[in-house]
Amino acid sequence: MSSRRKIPNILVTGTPGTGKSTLCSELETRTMCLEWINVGEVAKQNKCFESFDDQYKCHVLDEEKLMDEIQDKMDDEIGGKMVDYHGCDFFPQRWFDAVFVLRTDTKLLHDRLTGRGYEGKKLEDNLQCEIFQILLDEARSAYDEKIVHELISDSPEQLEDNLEKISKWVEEWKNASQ
Ligand code: DAT
Repeated sequence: MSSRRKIPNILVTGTPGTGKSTLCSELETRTMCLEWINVGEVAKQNKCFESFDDQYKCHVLDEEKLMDEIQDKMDDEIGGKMVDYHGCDFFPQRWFDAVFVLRTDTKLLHDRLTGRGYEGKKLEDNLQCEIFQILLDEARSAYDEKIVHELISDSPEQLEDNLEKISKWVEEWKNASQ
């Protein structure tokens, strides 16, 4: 646990389509103490991109520039920052008090991603990423395993469950740090 922060910082990670934005947006509203730092939006607004990947039809994140943009917020003494990204090993460990890894059943993820227009290699690679639990393993090797939590995100009921679990955890952390 950080010795300075009053409110915990959390990282929400997982394969695209597992529900990171949905969870963060709802958590921001419910907890009233977590500010969502939407990495995709911050990167877009500040042009934190290195190049354009023609195969995946997306921008490649300039991780250093992105981290420069959010560093002051992440290191402040208040805390309460919630970051979501489909990657996690480039963020400094000190930024986070908990890492939540969202997981989704392959068939459901397939439907969510095709609904979003993913196809071909981009679709296949993202499904493989989930099948081989790449993000979970990445989180477990980049952070203390004790702060890494796997959350299943297949259904609206599980979303609700996850929101309750995280909200409760945040309150407990705040109480323990007083
Ligand atoms: P991500 O930000 O990880 O790319 P998202 O929040 O945009 O994912 O969610 C992708 C889609 O899945 C979107 O249509 C909302 C839906 N969704 C998210 N979490 C869900 C859940 N637990 N149950 C059912 N649908 C969910």
